[in-house]
Amino acid sequence: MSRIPVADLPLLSQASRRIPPVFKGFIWGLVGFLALNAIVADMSQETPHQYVTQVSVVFGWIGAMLGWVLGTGTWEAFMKPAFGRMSSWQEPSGWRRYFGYSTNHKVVGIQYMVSSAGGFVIAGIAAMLMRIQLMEDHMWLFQFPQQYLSTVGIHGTIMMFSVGTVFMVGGLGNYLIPLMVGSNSSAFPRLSGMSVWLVPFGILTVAFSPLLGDWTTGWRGYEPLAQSDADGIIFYYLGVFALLLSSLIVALNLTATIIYKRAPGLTWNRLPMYAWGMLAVSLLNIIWIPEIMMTFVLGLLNKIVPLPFFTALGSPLTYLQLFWLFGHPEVYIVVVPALALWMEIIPVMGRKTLFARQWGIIGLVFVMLFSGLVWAHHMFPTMRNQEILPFSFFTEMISVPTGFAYMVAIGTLWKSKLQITTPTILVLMSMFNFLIGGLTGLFLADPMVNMQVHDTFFIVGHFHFTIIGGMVFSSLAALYYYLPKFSGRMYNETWGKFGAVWVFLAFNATFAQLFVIGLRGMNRWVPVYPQYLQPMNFEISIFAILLGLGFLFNIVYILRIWVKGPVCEENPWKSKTLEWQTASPPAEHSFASVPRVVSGFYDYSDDCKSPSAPQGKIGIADT
Ligand code: HEM
Ligand SMILES: [Cu+2]
Repeated sequence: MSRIPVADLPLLSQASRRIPPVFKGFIWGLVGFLALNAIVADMSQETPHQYVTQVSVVFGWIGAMLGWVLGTGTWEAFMKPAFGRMSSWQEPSGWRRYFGYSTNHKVVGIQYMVSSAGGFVIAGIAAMLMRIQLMEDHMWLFQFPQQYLSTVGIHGTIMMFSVGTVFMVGGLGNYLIPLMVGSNSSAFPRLSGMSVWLVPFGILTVAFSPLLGDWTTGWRGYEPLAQSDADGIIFYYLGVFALLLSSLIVALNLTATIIYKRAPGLTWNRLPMYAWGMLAVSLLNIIWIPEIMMTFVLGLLNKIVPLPFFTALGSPLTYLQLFWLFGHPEVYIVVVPALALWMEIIPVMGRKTLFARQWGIIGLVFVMLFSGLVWAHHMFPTMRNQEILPFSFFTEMISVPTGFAYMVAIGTLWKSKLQITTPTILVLMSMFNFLIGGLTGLFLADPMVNMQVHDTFFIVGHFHFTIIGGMVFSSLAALYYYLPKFSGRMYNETWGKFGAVWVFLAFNATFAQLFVIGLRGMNRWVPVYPQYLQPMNFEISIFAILLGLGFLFNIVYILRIWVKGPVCEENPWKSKTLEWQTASPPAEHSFASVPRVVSGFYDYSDDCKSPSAPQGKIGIADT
């Protein structure tokens, strides 16, 4: 028998440390699931004995979540020291640090962005499957209608809760906000090091939900309908719960960071627009996420106990009210970051002072305040006439503060020296698409029109214009704009514009037609439809596939530049905001000394003046 020479031991432990912590998380998660599921299944009285019951799978899932989150590094780096024990934790270096727990807000931001992009790809594949099914008027790709409906649900759920809610807030927010406020870390770095791992976990839970059976309620999990679904709905509730928990932690972290971690001189008056946007969104999240999480817990208990909250104890409308009470603000959770980003990019690209900045902030804040007042416009068909009126009114009113943000963008563009770069055209495209989404939304606020087009593809057209048109196009703009910051490398304008124009044309060709086909009578949530709609559906699907390929092109191109694009200068856009006053990519501690802010960031009338003076030593930069 050979023994390991003592001298080699440190190397051995180094080698084991080199295994990315995600593998450990995966094993611990698997063990967690098997252990808790087995214990609970064993306690059940059912004969014949079942290895997976509704209750056991819920506990198994909780075990899996704990195992995964602890295994990815939370145990070593966070829990052990919290229990007063020695931690052997060392953050891995190089690419490995992205595959485990990290307290660095830039690593966490990138982890959020990559997880979210993974969700985008998975949910995008689901979209392609739906569009392929809809190329024909009869069942041909899917065997049963429930499979189509599960796909709709998986697509919508992952898109809303892991892309719409996460990319620009958890991803860009975590990366940018500490930099924007001149701090070297976020307020709760250890918490966000953990919360990011809930995202891939939640996405996979939803994506694998059909393992427990198809569910048919879409991204909204409607009760009491969900009770007649197969058990897949359990994974819907659980997966969304994990995703929402992650977003809630992000919201707490960003709010605290913006309030408490601002550099000296960074008054509310000088706070960058994206930070204002993140503050508004985080407050929305803090108000509404707990509400919807509890609603999902009620739905879950209804399924596994059962506790009939939405039938015997309440009315079937109870769930609708509770869901849309969150569901409408969710739309603004998705859109407010996009509005804020326009106001961030346009002054830089136009070399012009932000127009009517205070009105932009008022717009963001009032959109936030109004968004909780309009939920019932999603359920007009369930209401009496006199109940409808106030909701119709408030829905139309919300376009006023949204309009403020819009006017700030337009006013800044007006007579500016606009540089036509890829981020610029993506922002302009986002503004154009969002305008169409907004205008069709005004139609829907009108009860008469609403009754006509309710649950048709008109609605599908409207919300995709708002969400893809507004939020996804802005996210792409942000990716191109901040690519030099993230990677120190610059994309090629020709290829960037090619990617932007590709998705813009394919997007409009696909989704503008949905308004028409909706008016002609194409219902949503149906894999089978009248024959006269088939040619148009076929054509829409072709454009949808082109759009999917366009997104793929942009993702692959951005990744390629990130890894091996040409190195560029540190502040290629000559922006004045603080995140650009650091190295690109920023060093481990972004600011060597705390910056002192001496003026606002958006005055480009004099191109040379810098708003921040690196202050000698007014204290060691906090970590
Ligand atoms: C290539 C891009 C996309 C295509 C082709 C696409 C296509 C579709 C289709 C065919 C439906 C089902 C309509 C029905 O039968 O009711 C749908 C629903 C939906 N989509 Fe998309 N989609 C895309 C991107 C997105 C994105 C980026 C988001 C959000 C971030 C999104 C959010 C939703 C939501 C929330 C639903 C509703 C699901 C439900 O009713 O439960 N989609 N989409
Ligand atoms: Cu709404």
